[in-house]
Amino acid sequence: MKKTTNIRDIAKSAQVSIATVSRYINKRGYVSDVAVEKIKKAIKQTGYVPNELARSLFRKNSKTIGVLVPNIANPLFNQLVLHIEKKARVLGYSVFLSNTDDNAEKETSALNVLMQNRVAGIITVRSHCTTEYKHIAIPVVAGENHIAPHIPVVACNDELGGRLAFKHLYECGCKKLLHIKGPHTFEATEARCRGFLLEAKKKKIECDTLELSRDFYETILEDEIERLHFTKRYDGIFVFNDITAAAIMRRLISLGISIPRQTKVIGFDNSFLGKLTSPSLSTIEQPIEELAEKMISLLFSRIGKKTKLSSKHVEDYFAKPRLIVRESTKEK
Ligand code: XLF
Repeated sequence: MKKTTNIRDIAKSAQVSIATVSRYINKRGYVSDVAVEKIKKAIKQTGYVPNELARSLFRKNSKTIGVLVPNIANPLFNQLVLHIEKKARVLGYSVFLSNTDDNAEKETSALNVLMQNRVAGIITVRSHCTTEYKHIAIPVVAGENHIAPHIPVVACNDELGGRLAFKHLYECGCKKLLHIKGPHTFEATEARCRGFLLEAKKKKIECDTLELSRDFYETILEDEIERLHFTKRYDGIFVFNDITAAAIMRRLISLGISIPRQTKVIGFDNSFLGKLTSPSLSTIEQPIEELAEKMISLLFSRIGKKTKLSSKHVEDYFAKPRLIVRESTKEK
């Protein structure tokens, strides 16, 4: 097996000291222009790749941030991660991604791996850990769920989103409404539900709710949705996210219910998926890029500073949702 090149080989080939090579690679301390040229040439000739783990041990943290999301199979989360990664890269950082499956145990073990790899900070979306972040020594930003008083939350204004969803169905003339809500452990979908029901109450419109046990998963149609009894014909359905709304629409169509003529359907997210369904899906947009931007800016404003572990509540950030009207609520 070919021996991998190390900084000793570079120093030898460039005829400079190991300390000079180390200062050059870690961007710490003075290195003369002549030495820089020699080192660059030696790196090129040997194909040397710096050992990022060794460098992060030296720096006490790596040029990596950890990102924990429930499941990148959900387009909202994969779009969010793409934006986060793009923005982190501009700042010279890469992303160490883990899926938690909305499971506190999986999240805890992923968190341990991130800490062992000395990530500089963590973005954790829809966390279900209740104590693990309380004493964490590196900066953390949370998406959607609150996890500790000193950790800021970035989310969409979900309650407002729920209200917008109701108003739209109401303006479309819907009178018998159903809200298919997310699990009660998701703060975001609880808020969506609250907003929706609040507006329905104001207008004295009857509204049923059905709670799903999990976010979207591959077999959700067979395992959960096909067992839902649409006992009465609802003329308007608000589903807690787009991907589940797509599955609900499929179920309604298979029952011979015409969308939007008999039942109007609105989702939440405005992930790319809504443009691909037939009919295309009306939805409430979460400004995904803005959320990613805010998560990154809050995280990097804390990286490199001493993390204060106070019990004081830090301010959360709520982005404004927006109604997107497509075929699923339009009269043809
Ligand atoms: O947690 C909520 C529920 O699903 C999240 O923002 C999402 O809307 C993503 O699809």
